Amino acid sequence: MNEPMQDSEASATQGGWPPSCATLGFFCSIALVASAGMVGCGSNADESLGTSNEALDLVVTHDTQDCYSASDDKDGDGYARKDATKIAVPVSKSQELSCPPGYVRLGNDCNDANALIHPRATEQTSNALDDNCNGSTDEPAPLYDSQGWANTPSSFDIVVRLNNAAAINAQGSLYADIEVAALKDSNYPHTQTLVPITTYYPTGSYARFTVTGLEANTVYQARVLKLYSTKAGTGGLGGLIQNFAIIRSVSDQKSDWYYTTTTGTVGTSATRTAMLLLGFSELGRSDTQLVGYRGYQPDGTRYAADLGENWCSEFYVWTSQTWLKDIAGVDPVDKVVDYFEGYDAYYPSSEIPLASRGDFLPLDTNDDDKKNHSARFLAYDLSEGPGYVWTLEGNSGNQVKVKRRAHDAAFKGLGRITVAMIK
Ligand SMILES: [Ca+2]
Ligand SMILES: [Ca+2]
Ligand SMILES: [Ca+2]
Ligand SMILES: [Ca+2]
Repeated sequence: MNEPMQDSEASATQGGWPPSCATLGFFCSIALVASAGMVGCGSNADESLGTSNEALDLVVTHDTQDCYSASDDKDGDGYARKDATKIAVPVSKSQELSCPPGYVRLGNDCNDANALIHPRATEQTSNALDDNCNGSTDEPAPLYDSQGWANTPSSFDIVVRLNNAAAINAQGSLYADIEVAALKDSNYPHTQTLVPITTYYPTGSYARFTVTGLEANTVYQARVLKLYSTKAGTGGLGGLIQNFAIIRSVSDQKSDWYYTTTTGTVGTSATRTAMLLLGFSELGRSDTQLVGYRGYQPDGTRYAADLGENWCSEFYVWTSQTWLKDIAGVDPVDKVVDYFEGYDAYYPSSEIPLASRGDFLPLDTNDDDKKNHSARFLAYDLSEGPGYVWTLEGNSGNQVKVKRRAHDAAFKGLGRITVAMIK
């Protein structure tokens, strides 16, 4: 029958699995509102607002796509200028991931006279330019690895490429202020101040810091807020005194958020951790234009989808198949639902508040009562009502995205990973 209670990460602190409606309390009374803010696996997404906390998306139908006119992309990098207006364009099935000729898919190009500058460009070092249009100039850039960086039940490392000359010159004398938040409590980030550098990698100028004091089996976002050095002559803003060393600020440009997870020790925890770390490293590839829209591996081809094919369930399956039995090749969304039903591990969406990292979430994002999108559960966020679901999604606007969605009628169920599925 159902997964043993001791295997449920959520049940370790919140009671047995499956939970009853009574134990869910007010979660069960969440109003199921119309999903006007949601979009489909292959339809328009919210590239304009980064990887999380996005505002409402536009509703699209199967036969139109929100695109920008190519005349709003003067430098031809595939991203329209920042203030360009979207146009609903009729599209064929094979065009719906990328917009037809004469149009471009994404916007927010902060310099439409330079094709090397756009939202998914790589931040270049010490050129005094915001190459990736994230509002920070020469900021440190988080690096992903498919196995994370020394993730433990209470800590993980964050590795950043240094893009500021003073920070690079500081090398092993660096310290960082690091902001960290559990996704389940994302409105309450805290800062770990003056974290000493763990390792400096001269080749490529990477710095590694360790974030500590965390909770097991939990998904986090973290970013470098500020870098300091004890080394003389590294410039910067001048400073405060600590332990008799002079700590100088050498860079105050924020990095983008880095997503990762702490590990666990029981049941399916190792599998859940491995799947998430692989998925987050694909997020890093997507954010730097290696996969998806205009990627070197375009659309979902990396995940075994055809060109032009929606690739949300392919992404879930690809990031699962190393660890889960018989899931390879399962497509589309309904078949993934069948997969979980076959293990007696499929539940109504009212159970989502007690889901665990890595579980499967089918969605109906265009309000036609059919499941058209697949997402991976990361966390249930109660930092503001009525409750949000953090997800990792393939083919969100033809990219990999971390999203924070209102827990509403778009969610159609919950596929729960069980011990019986694990290879
Ligand atoms: Ca452009
Ligand atoms: Ca540009
Ligand atoms: Ca930047
Ligand atoms: Ca730069």
